[in-house]
Amino acid sequence: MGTHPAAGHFTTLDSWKKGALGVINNVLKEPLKLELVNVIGGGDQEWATVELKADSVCKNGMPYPQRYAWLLRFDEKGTVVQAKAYLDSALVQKAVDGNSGEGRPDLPNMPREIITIQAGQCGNSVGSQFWRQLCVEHGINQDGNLEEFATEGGDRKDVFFYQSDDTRYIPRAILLDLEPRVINNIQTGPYKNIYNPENFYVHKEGTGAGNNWAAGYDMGGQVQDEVLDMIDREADGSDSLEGFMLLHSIAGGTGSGLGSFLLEQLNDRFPKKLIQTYSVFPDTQNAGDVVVQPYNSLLAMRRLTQNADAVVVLDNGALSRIAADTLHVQEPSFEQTNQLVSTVMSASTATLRYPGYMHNDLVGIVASLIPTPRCHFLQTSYTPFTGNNVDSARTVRKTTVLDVMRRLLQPKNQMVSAKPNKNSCYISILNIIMGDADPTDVHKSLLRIRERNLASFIPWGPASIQVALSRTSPYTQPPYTTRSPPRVSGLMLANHTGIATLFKRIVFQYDRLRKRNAFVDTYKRHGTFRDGLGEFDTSREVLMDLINEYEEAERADYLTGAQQDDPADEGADARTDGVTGR
Ligand SMILES: Nc1nc2c(ncn2[C@@H]2O[C@H](COP(=O)(O)OP(=O)(O)OP(=O)(O)O)[C@@H](O)[C@H]2O)c(=O)[nH]1
Ligand SMILES: [Mg+2]
Repeated sequence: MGTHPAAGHFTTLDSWKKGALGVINNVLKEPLKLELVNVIGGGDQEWATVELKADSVCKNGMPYPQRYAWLLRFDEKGTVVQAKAYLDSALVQKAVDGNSGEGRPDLPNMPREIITIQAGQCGNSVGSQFWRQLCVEHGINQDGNLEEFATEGGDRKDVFFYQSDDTRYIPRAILLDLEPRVINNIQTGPYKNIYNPENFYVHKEGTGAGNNWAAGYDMGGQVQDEVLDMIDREADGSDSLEGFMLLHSIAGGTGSGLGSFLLEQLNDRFPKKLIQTYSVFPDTQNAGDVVVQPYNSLLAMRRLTQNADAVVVLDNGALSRIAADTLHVQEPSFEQTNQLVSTVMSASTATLRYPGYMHNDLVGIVASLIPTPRCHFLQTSYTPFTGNNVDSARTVRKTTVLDVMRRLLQPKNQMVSAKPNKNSCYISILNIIMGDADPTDVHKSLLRIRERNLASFIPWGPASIQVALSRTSPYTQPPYTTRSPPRVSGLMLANHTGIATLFKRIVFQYDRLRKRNAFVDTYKRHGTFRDGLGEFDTSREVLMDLINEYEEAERADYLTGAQQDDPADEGADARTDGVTGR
């Protein structure tokens, strides 16, 4: 009875053994032993109530003191023909969650570790905010020790942290920069002790890449021995590495250029591991802070297209707008926009860190959002942002599942400044809903959204919004904090063809600079451009192909239509063989 993991309606003894008993036995050290406590009724009555108990132990050591009431129905011969079992379902849920993977026969009982690489000013600033957030959510203090109150369990810290010999939790993070300022701030900041000191790399000369992709990319060649050693060491330290997350901006020199270099290297060295990035795009609508940002963005876009499996696109134009709306300030600081980014990162990894029955690994999330390998640029929305996410955000009125799901689809909540046109449509949507949401509300909201046609989908695939209900940290709500989180909150990860309009703007701005060969001399000083500007032209072609691919995806014959690809292009996209089996 009920909705817990071992619940179900079973018509044969065998199916019960598999579907109910099997789920429990999977998470216990020894098979369940039932003891009879009491029988009420029976005899010449058709029904009897039987009280049973079991005192078992889960694989992770958690006690499993289960108590049952079974209603049994007998036929004339005294054989049981029907049974209804009532039990402590919260305990079942906790046992299965806490022994994650083990309740599901198809999941290996292993953490699927993710190594985070943060490069340059933006990458490291966003990253340090992310680690702060994860520490708070998992009850890890500023020294890496578990807080005394952090005993609830059921979370998977080992996806993002490992434990040192003295049991402190250490982020699986590598922090890289070609100038010392931001990393110095991290090394003197409140969370300075959580990182592995061997995982910092700051270039000795410390001058940065001066907003020049070519300088950052070239420097990659010079520092690769040291940096790749760090990456290999981290990879060797994990049992079942799932992949890498690169955090960077694409408008400057280090995150963009060194980041590009690393994407190529990761792709070569770890062909079967997933490569995801959180890429901060510059504000392309107002004057950005870097004149040559179209050059750097275009060159990085080539690698994001060819060497990554999934790119979460965030742009500073949209981030500033949302921060301004949430906080009522004219010019939000990076610290404020980075809190938005870390909220998105935390929510999009929630199902990995608080596993349930679906979307327990990154490969699963990526596969559900990316049906064709090249269209792998994802946009996000999050609602509501409250004081729990961003200091000094205004309070939010009561939220419902429908409010949240509807707001996630509103353009003003999207963290990308794309300008969809009338043909633009969703390729896929995954909503991660957190808080007090039950499946009936979700179902009703989905119907409502469909009735009102709030989201238009590609004509060649399933037109459906996927929803994952995720558990969240107990430590970000009372009694551990004074602030209550909103009743329901949600993150949308979406693959939308409208993102091509952002890429078009990059090409347009690139063309404008390139027409006058503005600033190209600073690029010619570096290896990649010493023999000519061909790298620019190739990158532009790759980006134009990507834009075309998104436009083709809007057509019904996308999968079946005439192949327009030049056969010589085959293999240009190094990720098409696919970690996800694509
Ligand atoms: N959201 C956000 N954007 C940032 C942050 N820091 C820099 N940026 C943006 O990133 C771009 C510049 O890249 P940086 O990350 O500063 O450059 P870098 O990777 O350190 O490279 P160099 O300094 O040129 O060697 C610009 O578009 C900035 O607006 C940050 O903390 N948050
Ligand atoms: Mg920098």
